Amino acid sequence: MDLTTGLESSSLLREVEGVPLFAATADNWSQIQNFEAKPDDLLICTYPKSGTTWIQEIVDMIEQNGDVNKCQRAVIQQRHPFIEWARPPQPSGVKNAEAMPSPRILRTHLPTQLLPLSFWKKDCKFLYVARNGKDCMVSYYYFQKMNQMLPDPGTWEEYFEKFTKGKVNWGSWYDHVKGWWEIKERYKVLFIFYEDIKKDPKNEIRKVMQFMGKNLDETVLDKIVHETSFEKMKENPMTNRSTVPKSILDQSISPFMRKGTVGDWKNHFTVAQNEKFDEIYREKMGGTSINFCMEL
Ligand code: PPS
Repeated sequence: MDLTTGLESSSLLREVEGVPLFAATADNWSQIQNFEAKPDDLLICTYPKSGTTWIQEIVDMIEQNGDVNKCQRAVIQQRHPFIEWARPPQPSGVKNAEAMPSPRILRTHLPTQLLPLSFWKKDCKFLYVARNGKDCMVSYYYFQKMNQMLPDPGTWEEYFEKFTKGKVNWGSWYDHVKGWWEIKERYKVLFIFYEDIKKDPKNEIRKVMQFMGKNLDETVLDKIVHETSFEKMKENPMTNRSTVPKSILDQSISPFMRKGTVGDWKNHFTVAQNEKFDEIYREKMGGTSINFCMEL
């Protein structure tokens, strides 16, 4: 453990303004900060494990007017450039975005304070998906176990400490959701919740469609609901990460499409951890009107 940052003594992550990021992203920071957004960009924004892949598939299905074959053109990770992605010699997320014709749909896990300034200046559209922090933590724990590019999460008890202190890739969940929640009235932000998509997918998909300026028939919306269900996406090689080598994502440890439920935290949190999480939540999120659904 590095005593100055509290991060694992590994070269995988490095802090940028106090937020742990992949070291290669930190190395590429000036290119990322100078990214040139365009006024018609739509940026999908999430804290990790909050339903990024799910909303990407929903957005792409809307963009392709419900044409499943068009959504099979590439794996989901490649359809929407990930702006802070850097893993040389692969082209960076910035380069991939620059190569994409407009109107572009891009994605990020960055908190508001680290977002390239041109996104604000160009008044782009932001689609933010938030997931309750307890389920997010459980999902991230299993992801760090199976993702060989991330530090080992340690025991569940150790991971609880790291997550609540924000010592995980992309930093504090609390700061992330709070930051995006607080700017939502000043910019073009559609802020939606993982739990609401789970509860009433058609309603949330319709909101996303309207935000994207599209108008699709009810039958197309029904098709999108069906195609983006957990069961369908778990079987779909273009969304389930089965094409990623085992040396990077070892799905024998935990599948990428793991459970896809609301409330799995109850199978992991002790009573004491639940109380501690709620106490930290009150401290960090006090004064915020945001309201999370913890079970369905
Ligand atoms: S990542 O690595 O940050 O891009 O991960 P992300 O895609 O944000 O989150 C992965 C979790 O989302 C669940 N997921 C879904 N849930 C419900 N329905 C659908 N269609 C769906 N697709 C992905 C996925 O299973 C991960 O959650 P957990 O709780 O681990 O199952």
